[in-house]
Amino acid sequence: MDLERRLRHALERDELSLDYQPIVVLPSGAVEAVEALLRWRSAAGEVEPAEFVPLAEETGLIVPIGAWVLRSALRQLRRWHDRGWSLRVAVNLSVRQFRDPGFADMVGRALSEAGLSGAMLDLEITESLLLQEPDRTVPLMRRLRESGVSFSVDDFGTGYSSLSYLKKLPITTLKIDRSFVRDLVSDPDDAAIVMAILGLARALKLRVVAEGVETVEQEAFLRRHGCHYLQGYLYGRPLSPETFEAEVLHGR
Ligand code: G
Ligand code: G
Ligand code: MN
Ligand code: NA
Repeated sequence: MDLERRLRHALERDELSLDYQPIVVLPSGAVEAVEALLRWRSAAGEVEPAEFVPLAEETGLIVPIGAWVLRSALRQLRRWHDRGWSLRVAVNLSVRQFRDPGFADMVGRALSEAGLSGAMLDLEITESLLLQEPDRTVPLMRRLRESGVSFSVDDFGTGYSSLSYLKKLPITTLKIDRSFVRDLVSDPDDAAIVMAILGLARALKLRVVAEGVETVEQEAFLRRHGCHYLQGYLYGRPLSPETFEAEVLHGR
C-alpha cells in the first residue's frame, strides 16, 4: 500500500502518537512547558515526520490529524495537571489547518473538553504561515489570543524574515532555529545572529526559546544574553508520556 493510503488509515488504526520534549525556563531551569511532537509507527515501521507531515499537508489529512494532535496533547496535559504538574504545551501547526474555517472552534472545543485555559496552549507556526492571507490570519490569531492562546514563530530566522509581520501579528514568542544554536560558541556569525534575535525580541517585548541546546556552554551563552527558555537534548529528548513522566517529572 502506498504511503498516502497508509496515512489515511493511520488515525483509525491508532498508529499515531505524541512524544513530549521539555522546555525549561531561566533562570531556574525548571521544566515549564513541553512541545508535543507527532510520531507515526506504522505496520511497516516508523515513518519520520519530515516524510509524512508534508504528505499530510498536500492531501489535507493534516486537518483531522492536527485536530487529533491538539486533543491528545491537551488530554495529556490535563492528566499532568491533575497530578500537580502545571505545564503548558506547545503544538505545531500547519498552514492548511489554519486555513480551515472550523479551526478556532476546534481549538476552543479541545480546550473546554480538557478543562484547560487557553493560557496553557502555545501554537507553533512558521514564518511562511504568517505571510499568507493577513486579512484572514490576523483576526483569527486575535480571536485565539483573546482566549489566552499564545503563538510562537518556529524555526525563526530560517524563513523569509519579513520582520513587518512581527509588528502586525499578535505573536508572543520567537523560537531560535537550532541551526543558529549548534555552533553558537565557536562561530561568531551564529553568536551575532542569536544576539540580534534576542535584542529584537527584547525591543518588541517578545519571549525567546532557543532550540537544539545540547551543551552547557551553549546554555551559559544563552543565559548570559537573556534568553527566556531553552529546549534541546541537554534537558531531554522527545519522550513518550510515560517516559517523560518517569525521567523528567519525577526525576526533577
Ligand atoms: O520530532 P522531529 O524532529 O522528527 O519533527 C520534525 C518536524 O515535524 C518538526 O520540526 C515539526 O515541525 C514537525 N511536526 C512534528 N509534530 C507535528 C505536528 O503535530 N503537526 C505538524 N504540522 N508538524 C509537526
Ligand atoms: O521544527 P521543530 O522545531 O518543531 O522541530 C523539533 C525537532 O527538533 C524535534 O522533533 C526534535 O527531534 C529536534 N530536536 C530537539 N532538540 C534537539 C537537539 O538538541 N538537537 C537536535 N539535533 N535536534 C533536536
Ligand atoms: Mn516546533
Ligand atoms: Na522548532
